Amino acid sequence: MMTEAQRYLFDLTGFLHLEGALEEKVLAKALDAAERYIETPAEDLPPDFGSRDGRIYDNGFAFDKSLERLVFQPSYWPIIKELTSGKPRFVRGSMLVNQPGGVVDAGSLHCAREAYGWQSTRYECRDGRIYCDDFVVFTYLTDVNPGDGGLVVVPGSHKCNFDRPDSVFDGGDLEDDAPPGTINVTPRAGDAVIISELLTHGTLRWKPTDRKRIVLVLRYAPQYSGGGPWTTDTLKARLSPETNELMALASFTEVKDVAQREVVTLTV
Ligand SMILES: O=C(O)CCC(=O)C(=O)O
Repeated sequence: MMTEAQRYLFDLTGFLHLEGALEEKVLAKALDAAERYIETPAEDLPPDFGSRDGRIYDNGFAFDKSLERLVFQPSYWPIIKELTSGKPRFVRGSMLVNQPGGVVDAGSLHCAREAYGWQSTRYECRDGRIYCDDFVVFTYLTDVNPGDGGLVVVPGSHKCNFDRPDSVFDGGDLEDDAPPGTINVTPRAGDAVIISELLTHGTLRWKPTDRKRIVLVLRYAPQYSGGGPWTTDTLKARLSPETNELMALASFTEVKDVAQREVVTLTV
């Protein structure tokens, strides 16, 4: 379950910044694996891995066990379970990389409601708990300092009832600065940011010329939702049984073994 403070803040703003979500050793191993993925020539990568634009690295979570374990990171595992009413599914995951001087990737504001319609995604509170059927955990492996760029959010927009007019937030086009009324979230390496996909968000241009931004993008939904299948036989064969179980679609009534555990450790 979420703490009182987490529940209050996530409900109020639509996102949660978890400082120090990863222990130092866990972070160091994950960063090392992420750098290995980035540095491996495309022709030497196993099936299911690669990057079409040098920015999104497919299946980043599955490249190494030190990354795969972050799907179940204890600091946010209880939050994943609460948001899905104890019926979690890990839908898919990638790794987002901004190279210094790399692809200019300022990204416009967007959210599930604007892209797919208000019917597409649910956010509700019942019995003192939050339910959210489409959310992302961004696990940061490198620092973002104020002024660097990166993630922008419109706090509270997960509950928005009106279309966003072009006259606000510079029409949604993000370049170098967060428009007034939006927030540029600047996590440190080892922090995690959880957002509802109903939260209007986007990306500022990555400005540092000497540092990358590396973020694991982990997408979750209730076990009867999220579409797919997103896995192939070769990907499934790489993953631990716990991850395959969490990625599986399941009925409304089934209770996954993995969902009953307070701490999940990958067995292989
Ligand atoms: O660049 C970021 O931090 C946000 C990425 C994003 O907008 C998304 O994954 O939908």
